[in-house]
Parts: sequence; C-alpha cells; structure tokens
Amino acid sequence: MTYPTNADFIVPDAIRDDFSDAMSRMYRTEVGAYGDLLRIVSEVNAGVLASDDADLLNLTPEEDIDRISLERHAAIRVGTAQELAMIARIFAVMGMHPVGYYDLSAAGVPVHSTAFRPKNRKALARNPFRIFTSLLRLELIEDADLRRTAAEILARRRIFTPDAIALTERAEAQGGLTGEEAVRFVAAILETFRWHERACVDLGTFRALNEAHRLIADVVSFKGPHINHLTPRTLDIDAAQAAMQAAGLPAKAVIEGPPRRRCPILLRQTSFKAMQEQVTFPGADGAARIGHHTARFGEIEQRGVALTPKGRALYDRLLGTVRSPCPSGETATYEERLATAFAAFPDNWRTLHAEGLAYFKFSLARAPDAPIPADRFDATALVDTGVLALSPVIYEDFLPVSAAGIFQSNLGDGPSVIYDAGPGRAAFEAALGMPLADEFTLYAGIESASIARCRARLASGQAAA
Ligand code: OOG
Ligand code: NI
Repeated sequence: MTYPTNADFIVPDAIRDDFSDAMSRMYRTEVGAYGDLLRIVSEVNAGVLASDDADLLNLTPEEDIDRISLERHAAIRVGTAQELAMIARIFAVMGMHPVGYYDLSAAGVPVHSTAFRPKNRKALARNPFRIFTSLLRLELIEDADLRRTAAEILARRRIFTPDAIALTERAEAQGGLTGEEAVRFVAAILETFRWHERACVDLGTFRALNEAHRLIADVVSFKGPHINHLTPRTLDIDAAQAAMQAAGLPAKAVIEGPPRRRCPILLRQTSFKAMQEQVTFPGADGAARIGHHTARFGEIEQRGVALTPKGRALYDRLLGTVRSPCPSGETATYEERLATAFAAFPDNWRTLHAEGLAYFKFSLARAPDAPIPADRFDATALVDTGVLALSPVIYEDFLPVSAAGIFQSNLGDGPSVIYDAGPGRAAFEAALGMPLADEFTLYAGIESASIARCRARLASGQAAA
C-alpha cells in the first residue's frame, strides 16, 4: 500500500481543535446546563476584556487572548491499564501528552491521574485543550469478591470502536492522518466519551459498587468513560460564580484554590453540582430496572500564572494553614482566612518574577538606544527600563487539593474513606506505558526560550532605535 506523504497530513493541533469542539457540542446536547455555563463565561470574559482589568492581566495578544473563548478541559476516568495505554496513544495523535502525576487516594478518592495536554507554546496557543484522566485503583477495594467482580466486568468491556483503534494505528504507522482520516478519527473517538443511559451491570452490582465507593460504581458500571465534566476558562471566576447562582445553577459553595488577587496565580475552580440521571440496569431475568446515578457536572476555572517550585511550595504552605482545622472561637469565613493567609504572597508581576516565584514570557516592548551585548543582558533590569515586557506563562495543569474538592462535591455524601495506597507514580507510568512529563520543566523551557529570543535580538542590534 502507498502511504500519504507528510504534506498530506493534518497537524495534530488542528485535530485537537476539532476534537475539543466536537466534545463541547456533544456535551452541550447531553447536559443542558453546560450550555448556560458557556454563555455565562463568554459574557463575563467579554466584559473583562473590554474593561481596564484586562491590562492588568498582561495577557499576550494573539496568544492568550485568542485562545480564551475556545479554551476548556474535560475529565474522564478509566478502569484498566490497557484502557489507559490506548487512550494515551489516541491522545498522542492530537498532540496531547501526559504531564504531571496526581495521587488522589490520600484525599479518599481511589484513583491516580495525569493530564493529557499540548506541551509547547505554539501548540498551547493554538488550543490548550486538556483531559484530566484518572485510573481506578481496583486494589483499593477492600472486599475481595467485589474486587474480582469489578475486574471481570472491566476486562470484558471494549471502550474503543474498531475504527478508533484502526485509525490510531494508521496514524502511528504513517506518521499522521489525512484530512479525511482526521474527520473519521474525531467521530470515532467521540464515541468513547459519550454518555450511556444503559448500564452494563445489574442494579444489585451497581449498588454494591456504590457502597464500596461512588467513584468505583461510576467507572465500572458503564460501557465507557463518559466525560464527567467540561470546563471553560473565565477571566473573572467570582463574577461567573455570581452569574451562575443568579441563573439558578446549583453552584458549589466555595471556590477551590487561591483567593481573588490582582495578579492571578495557578488555578481557581468552582462547579455546579452533578445532576441526578436516570439509568437503565439490565436484570438477570431479562427485565430491566430503573435506577439513578449522579456523575456529570459543569465546572469553570480561572487560570493564572504558573508558579516555580519555590512559588508552589509557598502556595502549598499558605493553603495548608487555611485548610487545617479552624482554631475554636474563630469566626472568619473560609474566604476571609484564605485572603489573610495569602497576604504573604506577592501580588504584582514584577515581584513575582524578581523573587523567582512564577514563570514569565518576555518580549521586546521598546527599542533600546544601542545594541545590548549578550553578556550584559539582565532581564529584570530591562523590564525596569521598559525595554522588555513580562506576561505570565499561564498555568496549564491541575491542583490535587482542588481536584479532590471537585471530586468530592460531585460524589454526594457517600461513606468517607481513608486509603493508604502508598506512592503510585511508577505503577501509573507502567500502566501508561511511558513516562510522565514534568510540568515545571515545560514552564521553565517556555520562559528561557523567550529570554533567549530577546537576548539574541538585543545583541544583534536589530531592535535598537
Ligand atoms: C476529575 C476531577 C479533577 C479538576 O478540574 O481538578 C478535575 C474528575 O472528577 O474525574 O477535573
Ligand atoms: Ni475539572
């Protein structure tokens, strides 16, 4: 057979763009309130971009600003190592690679996770679509019989269509997909993430799984790993949360993550609670039974600057002081205590850069009077004289404490479990079949590439007045 040549292939970024759009359209028809959420977010974002607040955010035009209206993340939960490894191959066709490791067992959720996402600046600017992907840790089910039943059910199911597998293999063999193949690929993989109203276990098994953990029932009982939420990015989450409440959406009580700031850091998130949905359970006697499941919800997030390991350690320490039990007699609300604790976190871009707390992209803001030799290049001094401008490297990842809060608020009031799973990163990578990229290395790379570009241009005199 003759393979198409490189020139005939669609770039992975374009396939991801189509896929994220197709997912969003599918979810809008599946979950009506998600459409309301998109409307709220686009109104809030348009308001911020038209106001003076937009300048304060230092966003990069044609990069950060352009991507906002199509930006989102999704979350799925898979059941086996084989499913995870195949998902990784599928996502790679769209330029989405596993970055970071999240162990949620410590927070009472029997999964560990990674985020599949684009890694470089250009791909992120094109479409930063990410999928938070969790792998069920069956070994954390205590009851040996139930554990065996769950494993057998998972081993039997096929979550990918034959077309999805064949087109992924084709992309791997020929090094890409043609336009026509990409269209079929997106349609085929969309099937994996669709909601199934009909469960693949009987009601009794569903109840037993639910009893062990709501999340185990969510992963094991269905034909596939339905997306459980899609999350657009807002530039003002407090305004979006208020609009959500005004529209009658059942919003979560507190916003996860750092407090409101002039210079946003990391990620703030809130969601509307999962809906109760009717599910049909096949009966052993051939008679179907009707039951209910709550899994799917909508979420919004505000993204800020990516923090360095030093900045992240400060964030974790300050958040820890707020989340530890409140001293008796304390009357301040969670939001007030959060704001008080984070007063210790510098809140202007210049200081965040100078103290090495966050990552930035540098660009030439005005021509210097003369070329600047590379060995006299001092990025911070050049920012102060207005030759260079700083814009935040946007945080593309997730936060384990926030993720646990999001999981929990959508699992209802099941029994609360404490797992002692031990470190699982190596096991996760073995299941995945490849190593996980380190997010700090990626952010540092974006920053240093932008500095190198400025240094070279200033030294060459190209930029001089
Ligand atoms: C994933 C929860 C994590 C986030 O935004 O932190 C997440 C899940 O519920 O499967 O999406
Ligand atoms: Ni999420």
